[in-house]
Amino acid sequence: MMENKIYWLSLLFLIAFNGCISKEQQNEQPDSKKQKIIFETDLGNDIDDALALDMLYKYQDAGDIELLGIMLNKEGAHPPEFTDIMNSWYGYPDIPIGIIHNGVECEHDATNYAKCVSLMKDENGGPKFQRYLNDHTALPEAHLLYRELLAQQADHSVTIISVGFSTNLARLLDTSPDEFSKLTGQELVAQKVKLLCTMAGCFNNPEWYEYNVVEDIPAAKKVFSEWPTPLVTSPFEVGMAIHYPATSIENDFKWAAEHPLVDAYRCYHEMPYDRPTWDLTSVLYVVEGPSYFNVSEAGKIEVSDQGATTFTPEENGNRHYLSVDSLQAEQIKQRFIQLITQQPANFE
Ligand SMILES: [Ca+2]
Repeated sequence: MMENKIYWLSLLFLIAFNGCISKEQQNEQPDSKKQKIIFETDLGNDIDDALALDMLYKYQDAGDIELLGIMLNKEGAHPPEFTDIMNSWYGYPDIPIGIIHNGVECEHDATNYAKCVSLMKDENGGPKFQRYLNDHTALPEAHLLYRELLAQQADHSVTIISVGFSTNLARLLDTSPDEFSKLTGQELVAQKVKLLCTMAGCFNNPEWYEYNVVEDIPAAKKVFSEWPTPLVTSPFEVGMAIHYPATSIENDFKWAAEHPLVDAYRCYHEMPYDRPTWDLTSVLYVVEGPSYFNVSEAGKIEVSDQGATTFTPEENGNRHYLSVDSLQAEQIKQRFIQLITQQPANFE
């Protein structure tokens, strides 16, 4: 009886004590509780990459994730410069950035908002946004930086969120042993990566060739067929069902006199416009779990020579794709707005 009493008193004490823990203390979760994430992006093409990156900083603020690196598969000086601006503005200037050489030619696919924001000036003619890095051309190539970052992590602990072309991931699989690991790229991924979550493909229209796949079909073929871990993809039709509203961009950021994401959104298209949330859906799935989505049964995903994607159920398959109904789409949209309009922890 006495033991029971001591037990309940201890429990009450624990509950009361936990109630006194500050938000900052709660955020200091042990590293093992944080999801280790690498973000693979064509930042500078569509604005959804920048919105998705904002979400990752917010999850890092909350102590939910550790963003190990940002890998760029859009080539050029401005994507890394804009990434550095974002890292600096959100208070994470040390997050490593990987770049690409001889990548996909996509400079004319869309307004390059990364370039637009990088070139913005303040009233004195200096750069509008603070940078941390001096020389973006000296950054490591992404497929090699993956090896360095993955080799430092516990086995089966890293999730890669890939929301652009598959070029860097295909190159990573083909890497040879080096000073970071004696494993091949394929072996290193199998040992260190838990999940690859992509924004790629289309499963409700076999005639639709989705952009991330089409821009580098050989790389997408390789990744969907050879990637050694489970792979979940958020296809074209999911992001198309959920639009980020222009009204939020116009009304919900009055707390910030200057905001690189808001400037980027305004650069990308003439306002006001709502934009599909393709890349954001992959981030949400990885960090907040599958409850927002319908997840397909297990199977395999094949990429055709033209860039179509087909899913075939297989009992022992480890590929899945996401879908949403209209109610789920509305819930996801509200979650995006809630998260993206939050002030970052670094904001003063
Ligand atoms: Ca993208």
